[in-house]
Amino acid sequence: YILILFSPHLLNSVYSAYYYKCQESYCIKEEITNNTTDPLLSLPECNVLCLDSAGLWPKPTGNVSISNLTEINSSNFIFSPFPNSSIYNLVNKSIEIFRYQINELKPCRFFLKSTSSNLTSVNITLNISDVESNTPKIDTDENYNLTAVFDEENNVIQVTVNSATYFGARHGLETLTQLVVFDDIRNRILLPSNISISDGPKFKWRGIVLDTSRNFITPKAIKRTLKGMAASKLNTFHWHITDTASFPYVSQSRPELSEAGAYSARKVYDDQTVRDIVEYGRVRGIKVVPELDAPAHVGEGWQNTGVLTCFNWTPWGSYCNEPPCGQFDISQSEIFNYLEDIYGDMLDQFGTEIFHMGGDEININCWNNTDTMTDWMVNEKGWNLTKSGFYEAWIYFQQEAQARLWNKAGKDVPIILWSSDLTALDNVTDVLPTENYYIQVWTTADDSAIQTLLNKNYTIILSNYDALYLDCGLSSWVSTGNNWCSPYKGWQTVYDNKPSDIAGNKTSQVLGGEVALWTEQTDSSSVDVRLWPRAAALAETLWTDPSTDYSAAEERMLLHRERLVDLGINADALEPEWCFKYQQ
Ligand code: CP6
Repeated sequence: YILILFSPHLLNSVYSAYYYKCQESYCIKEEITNNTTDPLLSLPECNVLCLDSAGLWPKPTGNVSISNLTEINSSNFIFSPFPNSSIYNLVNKSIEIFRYQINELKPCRFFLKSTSSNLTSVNITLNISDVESNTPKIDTDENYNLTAVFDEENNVIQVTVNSATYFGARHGLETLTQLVVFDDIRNRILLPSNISISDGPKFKWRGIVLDTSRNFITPKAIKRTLKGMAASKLNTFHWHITDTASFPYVSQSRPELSEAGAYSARKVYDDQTVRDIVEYGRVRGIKVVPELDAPAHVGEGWQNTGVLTCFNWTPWGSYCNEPPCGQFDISQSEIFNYLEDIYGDMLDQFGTEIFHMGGDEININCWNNTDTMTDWMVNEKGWNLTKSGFYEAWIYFQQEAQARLWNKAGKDVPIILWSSDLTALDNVTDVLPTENYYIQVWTTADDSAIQTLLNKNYTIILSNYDALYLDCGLSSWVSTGNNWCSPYKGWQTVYDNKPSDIAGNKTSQVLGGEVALWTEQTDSSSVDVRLWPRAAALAETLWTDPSTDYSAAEERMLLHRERLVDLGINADALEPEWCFKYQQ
């Protein structure tokens, strides 16, 4: 007997509880009824994993064949020596993480049969063809093959991971970790001695955007987030590091910004912390992409620079989408010197090949009520004070900012922008050339903006808020009476928003997607529960691009949530523990 499951969301309609009855090498799914005997009373022998795709999350895209559970000696995982190269340290770090997960954690518990009586050891060989690729990039080859064969003579399971890059191999080890079975009843560990898995992602950009401005998120909580991402094969941590509410990013060249704008001297990300987080991600196959949002979503930190307008203006609803308001006064050319310095700091620390410039939620009324700005527009630029004049100003800002970024980088670094009125302009491809700009869409899946951008040949990243905004807690009303988030989205909603359904025959222009966690109502103590396990649902829709709906993934999701908890992540509960009691 392996697993008892039921579906909490079905409680309103049809209550169903069932379990897998495993008999030797096959499984029968049976409903629990009055006469179901307690599995604890009679443990049948079993040597297979009953769940779909052996319970792996995300589900592999290639062939999965697994059999012959074998009792292993967990202190006898032997890795073949890895040749010295630019990924030598990364490989050793991954092996260390693998050993930790096997020896210190017990991700799931089953009662299963072993096929051998004397403990089998496990030899693991990593074959990585490109030993130079040591930084996760958009085009990094993440494919891997995982095989295991049983060497009877020496009583060894020989595991081999073949991949082009370290990052593929790392995914292979993650998969291997998920195949290790912990049998707490008989106090033993098993591994299928016959494995053949080929696997690789369908979408390249699989991420989480985390806002660390509305509330400070501790580096420890960020690392927990990265840990959950690695376990779910997500590869992009988009760090919305500043906003109007606070400026926790310590710019090495402009430290006065965080001095004025951080919530406290301790609630900052200094140089060491940023580098530490970037490295923590790199080891786990995650690129850390910084966002410096502008020209809106600026405020705290910029008070004394002379480039800020509308800061704290009231009534806030006239000047921004959420208090405190703040926006750059584009007539102040000093902005661009600040930006160039900060871009330089970030390029150096994050070492990323792509940069997020934000660009969302510009409020034209704010600019229209800023005298220095309107004077400059009319008298220096000859732009009228209509919508189109303000769009000219906005375009001017974007082009100046872009020039400063590229100047600092010494090359045309690709830029990501949130979808906005700017990205909806008729002549948008003249302003934001498709070869340099990626658009992250946050409006709903059925918004025509998506099709328009695709028709204009943009590569897009999907963060449609109707499915992928996870900021909504169960009680979301604040004293102003504003409901900051639309209703709580279950993991099923995330799962059933596949990019291929949204983009149809233009799916190849979807680079991937991100779930978003805006932190107006989240801080370090609740970041886990908001993100997990729902972010893992996106991990599977982007990795696997499944042809089935969430219900086919449900059993594996229930198990994956347990894995996340065992990693120390406070993932939300999906069902009563009763459903797992027969495993304990
Ligand atoms: N902050 C920033 C936000 C949001 C965005 N950008 C946001 C907008 C609408 C909803 C939730 C969040 N809080 N900087 C939009 C990209 Cl419903």
